[in-house]
Amino acid sequence: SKKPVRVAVTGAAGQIGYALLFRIASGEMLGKDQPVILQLLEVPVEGPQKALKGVMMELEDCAFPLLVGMEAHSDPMTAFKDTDYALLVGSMPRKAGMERAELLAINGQIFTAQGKALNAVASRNVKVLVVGNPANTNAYIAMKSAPDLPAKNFTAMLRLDHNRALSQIAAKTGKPVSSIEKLAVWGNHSPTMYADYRYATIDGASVKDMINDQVWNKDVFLPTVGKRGAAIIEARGLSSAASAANAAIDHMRDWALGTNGKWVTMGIPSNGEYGIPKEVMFGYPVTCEGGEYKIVAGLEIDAFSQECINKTLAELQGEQDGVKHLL
Ligand code: NAX
Repeated sequence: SKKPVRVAVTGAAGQIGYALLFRIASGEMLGKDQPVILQLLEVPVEGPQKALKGVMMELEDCAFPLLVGMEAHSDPMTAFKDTDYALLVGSMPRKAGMERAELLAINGQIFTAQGKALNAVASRNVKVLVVGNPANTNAYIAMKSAPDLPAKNFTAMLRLDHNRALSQIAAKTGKPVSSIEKLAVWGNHSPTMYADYRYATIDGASVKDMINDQVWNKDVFLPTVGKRGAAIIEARGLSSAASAANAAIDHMRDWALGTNGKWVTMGIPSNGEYGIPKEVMFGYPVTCEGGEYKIVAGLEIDAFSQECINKTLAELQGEQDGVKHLL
């Protein structure tokens, strides 16, 4: 049987953590033959630490055959020791009335500390996924704080946007989600993301031709996907959790086990592809194989797409400029 791998999860007592940990432990992320050790991090505060113990009791009570170890931590330097996978879920999302500088300063602190800890103690091949918002910028901070690890090992979650776009296209075309191929989402995990179905196909036929409605694309589809998070909060009174956890599972599974040529979206540090400046943590269409992602190359960017990409890039560069002084 396989050697166990270490999976660190931060914000482990939160909503997303509760929807995520049981699926990792059951083998949905890394395969039904891959034993895992969970290294769970929460803030060093009594309430969350106590809640984390409760979640761990429930994990024990599932008697998952693949869960061969479990630890609770309050310090990233111990939580990330030798970790092969790190899902950084805990963060400080923007609250009503919070100044932008305040938000960036708090997350700057969290993600510089976590990046440094990964740099110091994680496996040299650690695969890092940042879920906590602002996800792209937090991933950028962590990457910049971990100079001894390959930059390509730091990623941000755009997969929820990708999955939301898939389901909107399925509803519009009346075709099953599973039949849609070659969707791309570009940019920041924010309402400015650009979900791009120009290359998408269903059973080989062009989705763009099937829909054939640029007004729907611009005025319905993009705003619906972009504002979906807000719509969930409005309906549920809480932010997306199970769907976010599901997207995190999809992202890590595909990165680790491959996509068989299928396109998926990951936020990854640019190497200049598609004119995005180097190191910007940008959503790109990728395929994965052998534990590595590769950007889908050679896509033509038309005027409307370029305008959308410029907008989401400008937002991201604004965020990243706002944290430069911390790095
Ligand atoms: P919760 O508030 O339920 O849980 C967050 C947990 O993180 C809390 O238990 C808190 O104690 C812990 N935490 C905070 N700072 C920490 C630190 N420095 N180290 C370890 N733990 C820490 O939030 P939840 O609903 O689980 O959402 C978590 C994050 O995901 C938020 O930032 C949220 O904005 C973000 N999201 C990102 C999405 C994406 O697509 N990238 C979508 C869903 C979600 O909104």
